[in-house]
Amino acid sequence: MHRVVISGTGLFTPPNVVSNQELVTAFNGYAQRFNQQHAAEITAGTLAAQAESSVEFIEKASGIKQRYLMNKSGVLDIDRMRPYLPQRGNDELSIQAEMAVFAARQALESAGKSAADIDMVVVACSNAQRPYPAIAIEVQQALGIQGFAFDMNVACSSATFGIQTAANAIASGGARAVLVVSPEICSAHLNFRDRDSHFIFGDAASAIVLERAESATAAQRFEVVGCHLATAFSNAIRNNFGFLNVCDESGIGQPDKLFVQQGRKVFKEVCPMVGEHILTHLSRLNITPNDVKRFWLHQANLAMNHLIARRVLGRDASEIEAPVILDRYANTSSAGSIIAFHLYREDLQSGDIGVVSSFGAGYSIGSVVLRTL
Ligand code: CO8
Repeated sequence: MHRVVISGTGLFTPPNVVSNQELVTAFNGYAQRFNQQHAAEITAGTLAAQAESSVEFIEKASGIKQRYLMNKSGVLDIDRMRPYLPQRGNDELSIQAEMAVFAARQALESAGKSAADIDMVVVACSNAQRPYPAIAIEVQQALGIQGFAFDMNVACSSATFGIQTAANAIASGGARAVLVVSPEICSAHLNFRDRDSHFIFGDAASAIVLERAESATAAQRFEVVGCHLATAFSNAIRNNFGFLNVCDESGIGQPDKLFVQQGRKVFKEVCPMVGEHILTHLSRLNITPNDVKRFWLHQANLAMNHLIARRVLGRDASEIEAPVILDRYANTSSAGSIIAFHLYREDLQSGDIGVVSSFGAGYSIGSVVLRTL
């Protein structure tokens, strides 16, 4: 069995910043117009008025201040309220592959690797823009990588599940090095007309290079000490979009074909599960929580991360122990914990332990314990 390290990371950040104020202005414009247009039914009590959104609520409830989106104008246009991402021709690089390739090139560079060193590409994310051919195979071709590639989806936990898949392939000799890429266009499956959730997601792509310890030459490498994955079925986060939609015309375009969640239920159920999950994982590896220098947690909600860190450490985590990127990026689904890792890893010293942890729809939970080499 080969020892496995993460030797490089990369990040693609979309060009458009959207502040809470901009989103709230668009949402409230839509809500006011809806209420005017339906004034008679609202007065008669047959239709509920749309309540307005607020910047104060968003920041207080989530910790999110802004997000990056692939397209801004379509989202902020109250006649549209979804990104405008024109379909590309079959011979053009698809938009998700483009994001993935950008992040992957950065990860390869930081690992000091070239396409010839990689045997396997995994595109691990919440939504692929088509069922086939796999986005991963398109990325593989765009980068000139031999070997094989496939897409996988475990919602917000896609990247950690992808890391375990990659680590197993490397450890067992199935691949020398693997690229795990998470291109997330969350804005395309977010309902910007839903007051409860219109603010929670952003777009981004993350990438990681994993390889055999003996081949790694990057100045900073992280040994994969262990992966621990868990799933438990829940309808509290759900999206009914899928290939069977065309078989029942009555459901096409309905809100359940976008992201739907019971946020408070998710919060209450998932936080204790994740705390337990990380504690169990550390204990199996004979690592005490206070020996962990850094927690790169999934970036969905600031209060959630505070609570999870408190459960694991028995005290509040400092900002450097559990870095936050959701204030700038919002929830980028599977990319979130990897973006935190990418941006907050350089100061770690040889021997320092860190934990990447994801959690989300499924429910799905992943933790990856890393030791800095
Ligand atoms: N503005 C003002 N007030 C609001 C707003 C708003 N926008 N929205 C709700 N309110 C009001 C409510 O009406 C309610 O009022 P009242 O008390 O009078 O009834 C009050 O605020 C409180 O509402 P909530 O209970 O809904 O608010 P919470 O404090 O629970 O906060 C959150 C809502 C922020 C959504 C919070 O519950 C949360 O973050 N929960 C965890 C969610 C989470 O982590 N989900 C993970 C999903 S990610 C994932 O798995 C990936 C899925 C695949 C990717 C999909 C990409 C699109």
